[in-house]
Amino acid sequence: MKNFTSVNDVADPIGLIKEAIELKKNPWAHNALGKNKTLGLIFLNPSLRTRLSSQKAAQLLGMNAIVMNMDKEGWALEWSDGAIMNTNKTEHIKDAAMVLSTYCDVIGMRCFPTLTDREADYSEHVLKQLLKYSTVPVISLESATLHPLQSLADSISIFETWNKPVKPKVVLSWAPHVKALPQAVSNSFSEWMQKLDVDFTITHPKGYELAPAFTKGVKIEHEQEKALEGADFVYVKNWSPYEPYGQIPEVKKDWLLSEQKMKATNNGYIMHCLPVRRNVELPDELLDGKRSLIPLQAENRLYSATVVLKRILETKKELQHA
Ligand code: AN0
Ligand code: CP
Repeated sequence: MKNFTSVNDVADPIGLIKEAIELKKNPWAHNALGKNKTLGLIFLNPSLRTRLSSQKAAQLLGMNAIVMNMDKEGWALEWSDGAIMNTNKTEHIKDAAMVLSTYCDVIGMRCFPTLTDREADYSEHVLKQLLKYSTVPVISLESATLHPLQSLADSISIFETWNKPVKPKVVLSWAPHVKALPQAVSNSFSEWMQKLDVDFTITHPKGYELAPAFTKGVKIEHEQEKALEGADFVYVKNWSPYEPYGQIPEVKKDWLLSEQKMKATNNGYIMHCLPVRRNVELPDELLDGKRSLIPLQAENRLYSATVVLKRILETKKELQHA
């Protein structure tokens, strides 16, 4: 694996999930692989899980990690080629990426969408500029439209939990929120679910459609109660619509999940990527209940980051020896 920016960078998503589950049994097994190697992590937005799980993953592989909150501690970056930099942008990504590639063997970046410029966000302009100017592999720590490390952890969690000989029914259920959130977690989850042997449905209010590119061929059910019928896994997530982009149209119906609503499921598990606004997106009763897979998802962020880094380091090694 050269870079990790979406499921499409993975030749064998199921193989990767299984490898992560193996790794989990003996997390320090590969701690010589990253010897004398440096992982650079740059954040343009906040993070708890992604930041710490990536640092810990580096440790598990014997790698050193350096972290920078680029938005707060770095120079203001210019991302457009040919810009005349006479305003508030101090450093061009071309120069910053050259420096980072000199200091680091792998670079991870978190870059949320603007939620105002759909074209720029969906072209992944920021991530693509880093990919263009970095001379070392790049890992997405959540980009404008995708969060593949999260979806890999979610897939690992489903794989580990499900032990029946039939396909599980997985439902991605829109949740209320007080702000406009990115579509990245949902787009990415949809992409990964389409690679697994699951029966996948998305439920959301009318007007909260995701980008067609990520939901093509996926069942969409606008009645939440109907979608929940017989569900084995209910992934709860808020997102703002693709159209009108980044707005939050009023939703009259009650979309907050409850114990009562969960009765329609097949004793379903509850999933959420965190951070969660308690009693806005999900009630305490479900977050703290027995069917919550949320702690497992957070734990599996460690193995999703480790397995991805491991594959990238192995590919680098193969290329060096070729
Ligand atoms: C972000 C999002 O929804 O993309 C990060 C989730 C991992 N969430 C918030 O901004 C609250
Ligand atoms: N789930 C997730 O990516 O969390 P952070 O934003 O805290 O990294």
